[in-house]
Amino acid sequence: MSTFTVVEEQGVAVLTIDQPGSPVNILNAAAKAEFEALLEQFRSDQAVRAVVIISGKPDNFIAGADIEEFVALPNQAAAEALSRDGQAIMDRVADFPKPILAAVHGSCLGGGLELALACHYRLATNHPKTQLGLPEVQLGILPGAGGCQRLPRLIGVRAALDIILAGKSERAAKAFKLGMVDELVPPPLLRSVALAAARRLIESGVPRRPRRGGLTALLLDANPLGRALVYRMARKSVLAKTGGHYPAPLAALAAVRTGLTRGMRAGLEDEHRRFGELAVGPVSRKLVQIFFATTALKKDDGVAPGSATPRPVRRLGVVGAGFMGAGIAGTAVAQAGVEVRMKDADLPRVGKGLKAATGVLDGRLKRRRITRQEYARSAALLSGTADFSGFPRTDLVIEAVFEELTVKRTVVAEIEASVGDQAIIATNTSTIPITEIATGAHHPERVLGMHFFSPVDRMPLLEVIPGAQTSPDAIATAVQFGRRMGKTVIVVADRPGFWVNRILSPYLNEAGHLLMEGTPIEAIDRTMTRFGFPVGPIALLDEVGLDVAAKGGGVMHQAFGERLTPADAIGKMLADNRLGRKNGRGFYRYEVGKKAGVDHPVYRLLSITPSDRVSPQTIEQRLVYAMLNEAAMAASEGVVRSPRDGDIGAIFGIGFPPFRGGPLRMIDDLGAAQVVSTLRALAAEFGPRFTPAGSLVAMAEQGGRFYDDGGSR
Ligand code: 3H9
Repeated sequence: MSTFTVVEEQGVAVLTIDQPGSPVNILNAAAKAEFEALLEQFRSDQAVRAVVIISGKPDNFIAGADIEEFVALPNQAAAEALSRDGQAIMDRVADFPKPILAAVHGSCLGGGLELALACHYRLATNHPKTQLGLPEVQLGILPGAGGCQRLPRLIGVRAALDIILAGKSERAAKAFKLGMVDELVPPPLLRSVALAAARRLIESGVPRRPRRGGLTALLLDANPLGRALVYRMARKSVLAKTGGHYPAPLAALAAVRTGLTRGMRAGLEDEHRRFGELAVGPVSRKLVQIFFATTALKKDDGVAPGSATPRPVRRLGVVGAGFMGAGIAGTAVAQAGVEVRMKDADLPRVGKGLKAATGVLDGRLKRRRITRQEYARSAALLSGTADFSGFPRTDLVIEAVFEELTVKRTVVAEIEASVGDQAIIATNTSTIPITEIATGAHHPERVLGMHFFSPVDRMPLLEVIPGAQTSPDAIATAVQFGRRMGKTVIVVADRPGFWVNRILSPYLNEAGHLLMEGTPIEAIDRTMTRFGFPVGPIALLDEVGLDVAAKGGGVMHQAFGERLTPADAIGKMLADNRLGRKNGRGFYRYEVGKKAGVDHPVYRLLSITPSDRVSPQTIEQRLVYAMLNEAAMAASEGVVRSPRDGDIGAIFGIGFPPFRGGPLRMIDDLGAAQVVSTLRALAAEFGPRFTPAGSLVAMAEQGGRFYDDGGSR
């Protein structure tokens, strides 16, 4: 079956791309061959005077080159050839003797945008689903079909690098402002306006595009000295963000530079050579695995396929208008577009919560992620109550009250008394077993846990936790709603700490032990940011809040005994009224809310004399292996449903370095036998908390792995 259909209208060939059997259009080998043949046909067909490329998919123009195809590439030469072929097709489009226009609605990404950039004119619908971007670096590669060359030529080097180096997508309005798009169109008019534009181009040729950006652009984009400065700054910023762990942005920067310094041909050559290197490299492999894992999770409701009927959620209730409750409410209106009713004990608290929930929208408006109209529409979905009025109409209620079993049980009973007989009740907790909260509920089958991470609107992960009696329908409803809130959702077992806090716990404890032995705070944090975490463990404790960490640590200690004994650093800190960032007093100093250096009096408080006695290698090993061991143990207990969920949870929940693929993937890469022998050595030196998990020992003995894909995907 073909991907393209052609209709000729008054000299314009309208080429509709609609890949059969696929939710999105992908430039795979078959589609490319068909496209090239059509181009040749249009070239010789005198009746065709212009071409409009448009998509037949509801919300996708083209999702880019076929990721499945490039992961299957056997070697660097094949990857290079793929890029060279992609470039050749785009060149053919750019050099085509008749005008070719791209009429874009929906996501236009990677190779899809590279095709649009090669076209002579671009129209895009002014619709939130229309996003134009080059996400390649997020897959560990670079735009390899001419994107590193055409985008900077079109919109200037600074704006292009901003998109390419971060793998960013822009909404149509922003893309228009930047000059990536020539015309913005309401969705129903896309085709007719594109046809009109085609006829205009037939008559008067492609219009000249004015140079944008005034004097600054002239100084920085349009002259070699200015550009040299831009490259230097960009390189510095990439290195600061990636710690040098991700080669793709630097390679993309080099390919852009080559093209602008030595011309298009040299640029394209550099681009495909570097694409070849990256596409078969280890970092790209890991990032692509993460892409496939998150894509698979989008379709996984956390229950056996076909076993549940998720309930549509039109109205959400949120009980507890504090920081978490407001974050949940704000994110729900902004992302899911549902009505949200917030409840707290009295109206002043409700008012404060509503204001904080609107803060989520304020942030999005400020960052131009939403328009004023969208802001107004979302804000109008929020309302509050001090007496559960409106709750009978809710489909799902999330409680986010104080982390106390008896309080939570009372709140669940109150919610049950106020909602309809189908509503699902979720409890947002990080430490209390769901089954215990559900005890005493009239309908425990409709009660479950939804563990959001703070701040809710920024953190990408959600853990959904079924209690012992939760029904599959309730699980699937919570998972689907979590996804509508923009979260990556994993379903985890009702065990202390669930997944994320379980594997975080020994890691944070170990950081405490290292500190109490005199390892400087900076040395611990620096080692782990060099390993690839976004923040070090001590800084993370400050972020989480030392009171929260102490409570969580206590729960884990009680549940798992000696292995998870917290260091006594936190108790001493709390006794000195140090709660972390939230009260501006933690392991670090905070000046006007901003983290400054280590707060040195902390060492005296903890009776420590800092010394560099412990090497960075040992710091790293103790911290990382504590986490790997716990992850293996928790996985064998069934805390996560698959290694995929465990790794995605670690990456999205605590920022485990994506280029390492997650703790379970890392064990596979190191080999269970090596992990066991290192843990044994650590146990001999530092104590039995490092004793390797039984499952890991068994895996080592049997040569087993967590994944059966051999690390290839
Ligand atoms: C590139 O373009 C390189 C070039 O520069 C140079 C080359 C020489 N390939 O996410 P969804 C599948 S690199 C293969 O659930 P949504 C996806 O796996 C590419 N498959 O839908 C899933 O499959 P299945 C740069 C792809 O509506 C199905 O489509 N492009 C690709 O939530 C539905 O996907 C990107 O990185 C692909 N390129 O989101 C964009 N794209 O049904 C990656 C999608 O079997 N894609 N699939 O599980 C996306 O970001 C999202 O899929 C998109 C739609 C936003 C498009």
